[in-house]
Amino acid sequence: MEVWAYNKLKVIEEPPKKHTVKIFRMKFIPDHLTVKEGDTVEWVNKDFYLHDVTDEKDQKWTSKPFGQNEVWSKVVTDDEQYFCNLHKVMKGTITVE
Ligand SMILES: [Cu+2]
Repeated sequence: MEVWAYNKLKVIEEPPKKHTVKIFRMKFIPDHLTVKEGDTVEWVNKDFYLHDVTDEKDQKWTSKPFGQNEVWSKVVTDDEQYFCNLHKVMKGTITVE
């Protein structure tokens, strides 16, 4: 009986996943992600220089600049378009399915 209840819970409540975006050679890799609501996205800076991750529309959130091998993460609940405020050609998007 307990085993059945456990299995049922497991099916219904899929745990949030973590997705990784690498920042390398002035690009977000991958530059598009599809996630489920509540998943975490982490950005890892593999460049020598500072980058940030900032909401592109009205800059309502930002990582602030972070350096080589540093990581910044965010729980995603909505579609997002983001860019690097230090290098505005660097762009990425996240779709919540
Ligand atoms: Cu940058």
